[in-house]
Amino acid sequence: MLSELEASTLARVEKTQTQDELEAIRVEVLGRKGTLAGISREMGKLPPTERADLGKQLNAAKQTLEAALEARKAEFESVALAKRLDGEWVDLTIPSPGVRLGSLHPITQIQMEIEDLFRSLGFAVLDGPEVETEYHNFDALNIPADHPARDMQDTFWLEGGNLLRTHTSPVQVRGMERFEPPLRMIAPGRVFRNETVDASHEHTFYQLEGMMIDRHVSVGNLIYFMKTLLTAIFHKEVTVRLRPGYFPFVEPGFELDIRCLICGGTGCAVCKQSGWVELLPCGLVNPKVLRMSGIDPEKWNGFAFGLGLTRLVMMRYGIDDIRWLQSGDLRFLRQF
Ligand code: FA5
Repeated sequence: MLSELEASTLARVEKTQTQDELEAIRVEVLGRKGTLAGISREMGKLPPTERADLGKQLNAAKQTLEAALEARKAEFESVALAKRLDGEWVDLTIPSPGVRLGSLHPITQIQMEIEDLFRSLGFAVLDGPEVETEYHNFDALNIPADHPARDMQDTFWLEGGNLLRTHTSPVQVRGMERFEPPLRMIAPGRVFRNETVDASHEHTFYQLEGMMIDRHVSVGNLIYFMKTLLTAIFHKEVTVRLRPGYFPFVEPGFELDIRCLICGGTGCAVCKQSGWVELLPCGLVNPKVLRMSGIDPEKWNGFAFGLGLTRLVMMRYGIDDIRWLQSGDLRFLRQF
């Protein structure tokens, strides 16, 4: 009778489809109130010799059935695991969507182009501090404390008499102090003015200073370099005008304006309806400035210019408001 129970239970185990069915069989046959437990209870009524015999058979049957249930359970678990892993499968061979690369800011791009151009013309690229001394920003450029030209550049003063440089011209002075003539240098960098911000004025903007000191430098040399610069940047003829300009550190001094490329010269917010954009003040270096920096003006002379780099970038790309450039707006920056 026990062997029949064992055989039929094994057959039922074999046929189970779910873990629940399996569990039901376990409870029915092997549970505390199950069939085997019932037989075990009945055993007490048997004579001792038969009891021992049946006891052994009972244990053997119990072990066989437990092993069969365990094996079937393991089968169910491995099927369930395979199913779960199938659902969680990740295709590692799908190409990634790619890393979104940044790009250089348009001001940096044009700055680098101009640096390459001037390096090819024998100019060194110098750097200077953004926090300047009053002497380098003004006095050494022939703008003493009581000079009205100081009013042209409203300044952020710092403690201790230093200031945020209002232009890149102090790097001219630092270049002359450091190097012997003949010298050719440019100095790109960030400058600061206490300005009311509008479509063409920022309080923080970029300039690119240039200076050449040699023997017999003329206005003709100056104009040649300015034209070379503009042709290289715009890759086309641009209309310029040269008019007298006053800067205490050059004599004669000029303003080189460019026909506004935003409106084509008809007038807009960038050119303040004038059709022209101030871009490139320049001139021959004032002998007083040379002397203050230890260069003998009887032997040497030169030209200097102070390109409005931020405005140049606006003209090159047709940017109609200077505030875009420092907005940090990625929709704007991704175009470059
Ligand atoms: C100067 O800063 C002189 N240091 C330039 C110079 C150098 C003259 C060497 C002679 C010899 P200015 O203040 O005009 O000059 O500024 C130069 C250029 O910077 C301007 O033509 C303009 O293009 C740009 N600029 C001036 N102010 C601003 C501003 N607030 N925002 C953006 N660009 C400006």
